[in-house]
Amino acid sequence: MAKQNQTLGEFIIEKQTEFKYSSGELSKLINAIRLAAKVVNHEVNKAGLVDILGTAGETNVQGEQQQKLDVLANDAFIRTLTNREIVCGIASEEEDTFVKINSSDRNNQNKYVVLIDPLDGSSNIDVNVSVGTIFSIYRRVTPVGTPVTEEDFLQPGKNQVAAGYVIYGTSTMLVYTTGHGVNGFTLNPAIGTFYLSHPNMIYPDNGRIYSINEGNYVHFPQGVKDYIKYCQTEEDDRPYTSRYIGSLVSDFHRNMIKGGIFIYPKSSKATDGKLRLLYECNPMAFLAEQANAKASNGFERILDIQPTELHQRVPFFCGSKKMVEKAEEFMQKYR
Ligand code: AHM
Ligand code: MG
Repeated sequence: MAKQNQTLGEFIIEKQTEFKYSSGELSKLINAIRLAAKVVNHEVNKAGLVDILGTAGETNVQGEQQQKLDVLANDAFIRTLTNREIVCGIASEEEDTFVKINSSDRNNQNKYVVLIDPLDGSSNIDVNVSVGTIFSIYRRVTPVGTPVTEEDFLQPGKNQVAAGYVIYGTSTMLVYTTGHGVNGFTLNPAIGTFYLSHPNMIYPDNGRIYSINEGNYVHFPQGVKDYIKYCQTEEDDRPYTSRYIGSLVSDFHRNMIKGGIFIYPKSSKATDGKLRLLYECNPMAFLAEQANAKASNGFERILDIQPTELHQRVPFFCGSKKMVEKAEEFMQKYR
């Protein structure tokens, strides 16, 4: 039973011992993410009010360098995590390669690497639609005290120790898991505190919402086309409702609460789909499984995929168990 008015800070301390490597390092790391999320939230809320929507590299009237919000969010997360010296490396969707964090005591003793998509769905900013930050945390596989290598980041999603997202929506929420269920916290902007508002989030087993960019229909594999037709057929509890924001975090969040499936398939134009395995699909898949849902590439579990490159893309089917299983059935027919 959730405690009344429990803050995220209190929750992190309470749960610290639940975690199998409870040195406190992971808690500090999630605290740093909480802080960076508040910084980004502040900036996102100013979008449209101040001269912040310009292209990165431009100079504003004050002669200051303008930054796009996704660049700003990237800097906020990297800076916060770097300054606090709590990770040994960061990989970001916004960076070509991973960042090694040097520690002031020369040998970085930190065990964790973080992968982030600092502002996912950022094309939605200009039209005042919700965007999000996605994060994923692993223990490094190379020895502590040595510089991180790509190997530390190219781990299958099942190795994640924590993952989550921040949704900058009608209210700002931080939703995360450390492998013991999924909990959601809503920001009270007046005092800058996240409160536990959605304890133990669970995807409904089945749902009536399908989320896919149907504009690409002609380019989809036949299995996906057939599944879309299934969703639209009048039978039993169908036709389903179509909802697609084009902002993964928002589409996922809605589907987790209401029940639904999100699909970003491969297409004849994008042979591996669009979404990134490490920054988008793995963290969402970990959250989905922790919330009793399912995530696959149409055939195999997302969390089992061995990544081969940092910016690897993968088809993504994620949501209510029964819906994902039904979509997979259609995919199997054309395997
Ligand atoms: P981004 O990382 O460049 O923001 O792209 C990811 C976003 C997801 O949030 C969303 O699900 C998808 O792109 C939408 O793509 P499309 O416009 O092709 O439907
Ligand atoms: Mg993204």
